Amino acid sequence: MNSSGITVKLGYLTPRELDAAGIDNRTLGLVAFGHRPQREAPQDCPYVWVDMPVLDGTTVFEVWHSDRPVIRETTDNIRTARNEEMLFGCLQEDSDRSIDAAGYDIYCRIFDLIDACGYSELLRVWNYFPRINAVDDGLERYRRFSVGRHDAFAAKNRHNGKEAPAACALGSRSGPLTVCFLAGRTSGVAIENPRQVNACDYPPQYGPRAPLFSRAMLCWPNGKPLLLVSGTASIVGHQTMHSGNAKEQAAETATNLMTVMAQARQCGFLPGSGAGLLLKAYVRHADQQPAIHAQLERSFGPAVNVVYLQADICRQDLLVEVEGVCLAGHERSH
Ligand code: 3EB
Repeated sequence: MNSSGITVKLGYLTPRELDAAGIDNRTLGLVAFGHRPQREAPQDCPYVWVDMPVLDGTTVFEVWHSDRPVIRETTDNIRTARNEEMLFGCLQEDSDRSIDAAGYDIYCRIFDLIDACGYSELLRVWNYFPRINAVDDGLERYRRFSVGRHDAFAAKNRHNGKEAPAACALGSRSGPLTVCFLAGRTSGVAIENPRQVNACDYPPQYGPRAPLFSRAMLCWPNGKPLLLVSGTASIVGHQTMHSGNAKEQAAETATNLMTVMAQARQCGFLPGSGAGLLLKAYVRHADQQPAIHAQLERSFGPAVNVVYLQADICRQDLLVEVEGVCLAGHERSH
C-alpha cells in the first residue's frame, strides 16, 4: 500500500444500496439518473439529477468516493468536493440562452474555478442536455454546444499545450444543461485511439468547431492508475459505422473500447489483478438494449458490469455509446 495515496472509487448504486452505504464525509459527489430521487444529498454533497431513464431499474446513483474526508465548497454555483488530489464538481444551468452560449459560460467558469483552487488539470467531463439532436437556429444543438465548448477552451488558453479531458455528451429528456467533472492537482496522460481520428481533428462536416475531448484520460490520483474512458461509439476514422444496426455498432464500440485500453497499457496502465471495469452504456432505443448487452457480454465476458441508460446520442446515426472507468488494484510500476 502507498500510505500517501488517496483512493478514488466509483460505484453505480440502486437507491437501496445507497441507503445502505450512506453518504458520508468522504463522498465526493452523486449523480442520479432516472426517476427523480425523493431527497437531496446531505452535508452539501455535490449532487445533480439527470432526467435519463434507467433501463433496468428506477434510479441509479453514480457515486464518487474518496478514502479521505473531503472539503466541500460551492463557488459560482459550482458544487465541489475535493481531497488532496482530486476535485469533483457539478453544476446545472437553466437559462434562456442558446446552448453554445450556456456551454461557453459553464466551461469558462469551470476553468476559472479549477485554476483558482489549484486543481487545474481537467481530467473528465460529463455533458448532459435535452434535445441534443434538435436544430436551433439552423445548427444541431450538439454542434452548437461544441462551438461554445471550443470557444471556452480557446478563451481560457486551454486549447494548445494542455491535453483535452476525457468526455461524453448525451441527450437528457428534460432539464438544464448539466456538467459534471473531475479535475486533478497533477496532470493525466491523454489516450487516443489509432482506429479513430482524434476528435479535435474531426472535419467540418460534423460541425463548425471540433469537439474537444480525448478518448481516455489515464491518471494516478493515489499512485494507483485510474483510467477514465470517454464515451465511445461505432466510429472508425471519423465515420459512423453500421448505421441502423445496434448489434454491429455495439461490437465496433467494444473494439474501440479495447483498443483504447490497450493504448493505455502502452502508456503504463497496469490495472493488476484487483482491477475492475465499470461500463455505462447509453442506448438510443430501449428495445435494442438486449442485443447490445448480448454483444458486450460476448466482447467482455458474461460478468461484465454495465449500467444501461436510455439517451439520445450526439450523432443521429449512433444507436449506442459506452463509457468506462477502470479502477486498478495495483500500484504503478514506475
Ligand atoms: C465520438 O466519438 C462520439 O462531444 O464530448 C464521444 C465522447 C462523443 C465525447 C463530446 C462526443 C463527446 O465522436 C461522440
